[in-house]
Amino acid sequence: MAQPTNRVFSGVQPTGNLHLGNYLGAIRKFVAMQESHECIYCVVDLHAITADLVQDNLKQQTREIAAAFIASGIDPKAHIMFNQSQVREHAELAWLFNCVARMGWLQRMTQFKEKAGKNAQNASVGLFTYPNLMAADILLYRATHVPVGDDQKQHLELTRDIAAKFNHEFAKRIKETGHGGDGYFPITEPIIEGPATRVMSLRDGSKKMSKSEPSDMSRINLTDDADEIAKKIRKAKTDPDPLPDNLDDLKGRPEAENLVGIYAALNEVTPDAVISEFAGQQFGAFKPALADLAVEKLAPINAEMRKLMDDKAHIDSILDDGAARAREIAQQTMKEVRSIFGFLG
Ligand code: AQP
Repeated sequence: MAQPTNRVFSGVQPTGNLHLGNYLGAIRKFVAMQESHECIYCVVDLHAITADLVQDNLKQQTREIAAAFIASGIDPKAHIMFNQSQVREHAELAWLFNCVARMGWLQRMTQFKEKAGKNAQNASVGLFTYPNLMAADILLYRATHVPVGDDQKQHLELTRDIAAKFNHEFAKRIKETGHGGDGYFPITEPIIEGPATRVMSLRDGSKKMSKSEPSDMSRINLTDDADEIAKKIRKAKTDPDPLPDNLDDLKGRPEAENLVGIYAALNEVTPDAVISEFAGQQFGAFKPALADLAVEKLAPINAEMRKLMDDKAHIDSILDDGAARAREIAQQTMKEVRSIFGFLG
């Protein structure tokens, strides 16, 4: 199969509490890339069991991400949208990549260190090899571009290392089997840009906004209603100073910088423009403006998600249809990968 030149793959874990960071850092970019690329978007449910093995409501959480994708503007007919566990080839390629990736590469992954914390000996092997499964997700479709938040940068580098090592180790076989000239897997480009590549917690400007943070006040969930959004922004941690008249003076004020970044991203303007508009104003004036903007942008998504979530059968049929189309590509890739490895059969 010819190597695609403009194929996008990305995913979101169905671990509950889908938040503004996921939306601005990832989902909104997924929507924009549909114009110019062939896109494959995945609810990565196999990843969801790496940190907490037993998920209370995996089916519902999976539907919630799918609903958020559609409500945000992903077109599941023109592109492919599915949940990972329905396409078994993700797990198969991840195993092969367990044999391609080196221990030292994975031992450097900062996200494992953060998520495993002090008790790394008790973390699942799946949490440790998570980046290999992520590489498999992307390379199964030989995706050329991956829109992600800043926290996934290191995992994307590992994906590139795996592709390069595979291409190098099997260079002769790839040519012999007629599956590529300069390599079989692309060296995928991460798309990490814009003002909201790392949205920070509303309670602590040094921590990223996260699904797994116990305090719900730290994040704006896509399922929050207008009152909840306004309350969380009103109570967001800030400092006592007014907003400065230039971006340099925001340095060292992480909470203020974060709120300005969120405003800029939601309004699709630069942080500079936000500073010009609100220079000299106190948070007492800025926060209500931010709350109004957040409600204006998020309320339609929230309403559409609720409508979609009321019809589970419809969401399930969209995911099944996407999985069938994803499987066709995945099966072809695995046929070629098996022949490159030289497996019998
Ligand atoms: N705070 C964030 N700002 C910008 N982008 C973010 N992403 C996550 N948090 C932020 C991006 O959202 C996409 C999906 O993320 P994920 O489901 O793979 O989860 P994650 O990266 O581990 O982060 P979460 O959602 O906060 O979950 P936990 O609490 O488990 O760490 C990715 O593109 C990610 O970069």
